[in-house]
Amino acid sequence: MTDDRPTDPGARKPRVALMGEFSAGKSTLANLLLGQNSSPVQVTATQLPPVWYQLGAPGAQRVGTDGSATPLPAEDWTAVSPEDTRMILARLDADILQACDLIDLPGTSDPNMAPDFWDAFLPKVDLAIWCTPANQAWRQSEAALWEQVPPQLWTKSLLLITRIDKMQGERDRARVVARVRAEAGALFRDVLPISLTGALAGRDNDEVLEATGAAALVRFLCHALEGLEPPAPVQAPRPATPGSATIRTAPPPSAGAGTEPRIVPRRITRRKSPDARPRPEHRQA
Ligand SMILES: Nc1nc2c(ncn2[C@@H]2O[C@H](COP(=O)(O)OP(=O)(O)OP(=O)(O)O)[C@@H](O)[C@H]2O)c(=O)[nH]1
Ligand SMILES: [Mg+2]
Repeated sequence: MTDDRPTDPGARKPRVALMGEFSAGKSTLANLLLGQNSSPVQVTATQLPPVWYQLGAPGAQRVGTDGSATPLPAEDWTAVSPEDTRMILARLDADILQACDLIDLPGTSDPNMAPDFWDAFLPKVDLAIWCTPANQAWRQSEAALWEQVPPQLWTKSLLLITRIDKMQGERDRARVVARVRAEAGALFRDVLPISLTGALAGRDNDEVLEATGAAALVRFLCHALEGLEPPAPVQAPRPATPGSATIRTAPPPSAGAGTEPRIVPRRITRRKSPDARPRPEHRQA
């Protein structure tokens, strides 16, 4: 990926990259944050180029390695060849995209990615959320790659321990979080556990969002995005009250609601825009 998205620097929003090894939960996290099932999720490794999400009328483009852009029908995503595709540029009406762009990346060891991809891409990122699955959290290969990212990312980024629901009991959960904090805590702004599938299943329920770790994730994003200094003015997300997980980037729905953008989560919205693209093939574990 050698170009900047979007091309108009005045419209630039903070860029949040969802990173990690194969099947770590990056696309599940993207769908949770977007409030809609957009990124393909499957048990085995997904053969997809990076998907760059921006706020806009729903639609997608395939951007080739030669820079060409072609419209991409929703059902074609899984057929896109990563070898000659720089990225899928997906525009969606999702609340979080008012505050930042989200980039759902392939696994960090994906052989389809050009050798210089990460060197070219990482300097364009403002904040990363690195997903590491609880049952094999923070492997040497992950540490080796993260140590090579631009150090300014270390103090802004989040290490997210996914699949925490796969740990048997509170003691095992606490143990894995403590170990990862000890090993990697200094290289991240924070380390948080989450059950992504649990949060998706109960995303209309505040207690579930709190129990699964999704509420803590949203609180992290609120504070982290607020602290970023974007290159162009954007409406920074701001918690409604101290400690609240609400991301507020526009007026809340009130009088005349329905036309105003509704702003998210505490509750990570399940709202779909009427013409949002249909779900690509999804297979949940
Ligand atoms: N139980 C459980 N399963 C999860 C969690 N997060 C993701 N999964 C499952 O893990 C599998 C892989 O998830 P994806 O979101 O596709 O992972 P990914 O990192 O995008 O994978 P690639 O794009 O192929 O590198 C899917 O079957 C998800 O349902 C979690 O927190 N708990
Ligand atoms: Mg994925």
